[in-house]
Amino acid sequence: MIKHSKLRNVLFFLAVSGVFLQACQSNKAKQEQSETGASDSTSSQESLSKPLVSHIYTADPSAHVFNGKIYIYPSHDIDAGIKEDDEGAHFAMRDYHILSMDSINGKVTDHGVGLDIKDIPWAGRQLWAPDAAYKNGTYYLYFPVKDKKDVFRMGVATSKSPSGPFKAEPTPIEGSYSIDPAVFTDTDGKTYMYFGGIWGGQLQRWSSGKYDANGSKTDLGKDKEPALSAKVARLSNDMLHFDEVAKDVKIIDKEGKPLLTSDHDRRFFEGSWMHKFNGKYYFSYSTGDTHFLAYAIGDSPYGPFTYQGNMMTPVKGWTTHHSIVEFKGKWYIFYHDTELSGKTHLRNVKVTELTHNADGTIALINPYPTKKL
Ligand code: FUB
Repeated sequence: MIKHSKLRNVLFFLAVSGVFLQACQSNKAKQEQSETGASDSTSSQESLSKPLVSHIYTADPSAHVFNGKIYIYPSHDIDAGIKEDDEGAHFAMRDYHILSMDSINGKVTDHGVGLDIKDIPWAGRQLWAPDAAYKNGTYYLYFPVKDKKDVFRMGVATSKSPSGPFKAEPTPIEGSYSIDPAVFTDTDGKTYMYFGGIWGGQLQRWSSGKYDANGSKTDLGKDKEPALSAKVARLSNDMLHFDEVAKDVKIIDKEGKPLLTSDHDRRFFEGSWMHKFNGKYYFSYSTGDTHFLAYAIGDSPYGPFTYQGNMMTPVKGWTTHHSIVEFKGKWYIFYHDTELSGKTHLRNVKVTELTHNADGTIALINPYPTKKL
């Protein structure tokens, strides 16, 4: 009898503390969501795709097909305990992990650290969205990182394997600045780097041709003037340098007028990508503070590109960043959201199919199909 009542007391205590713990945990999760501004409204909505990996946080997936396999070059998000701000200080990444897959729904292999910030002699902080390319037996990893003066520059590292490890060149690419390199090799073998990002990506601080450390934290603040453009530069034969001064990637509307700074729903913010389909050049990008993935079409890798519309509606989390690749006759878009963490700086990469319509436009993707657009 005594034993039984003791047992009952123990069970009662365990049940009460279990309920208490659960309540604490759910309050903590809610508090974290509201602290980070992560949207609650989509949390109950079903996602179109599942995170490709969950043992680490990954973002900004640049996908390429090398040797018949898909290789993904993402950012590796970490929680560095840095307070969130508009310049993205909380994105304090320190290395890259390269992922690969034999098929779209197949197993994903994490090849471990492909490049560490400590092995980049000129790097200061924040290893952001990379991209990769292949030429003549060598793989090239292009990466933006702030130098020791806190200015974003682009670096390049090489390897004999698409999965690394990569060895960084001793200095940044001359003439490079800002963030988000996207490297595209055209059918004639010429390779181009598209890059740039406003706000924390610092593009607005280069408008005079030189870096202005006291420049704006957002854009040029001239709403009625053309928006800042992404940049494009052809790469040298050895893939290690710019072969020309970077030029503007002009985005125009259907009347031929440039998109304006005030046009936050359509203007370029960051996250350039280039793919070629049916002889046309598709420049796609993030609209940043309005959270769309948009695209524009041109007849040359230099543009101008005519704005067409959005190809993906906003994902969970503040940032949206993608790549587009053809694999076994189908087109795919790699992207990220914050499904796993609910925190804007701890993201997870995903993939879904992308469709080119018969007229060359791209079918709009809703990453949460149960959410009405
Ligand atoms: O991952 C850091 C930054 O967030 C990237 O460079 C941007 O494109 C955005 O995704």
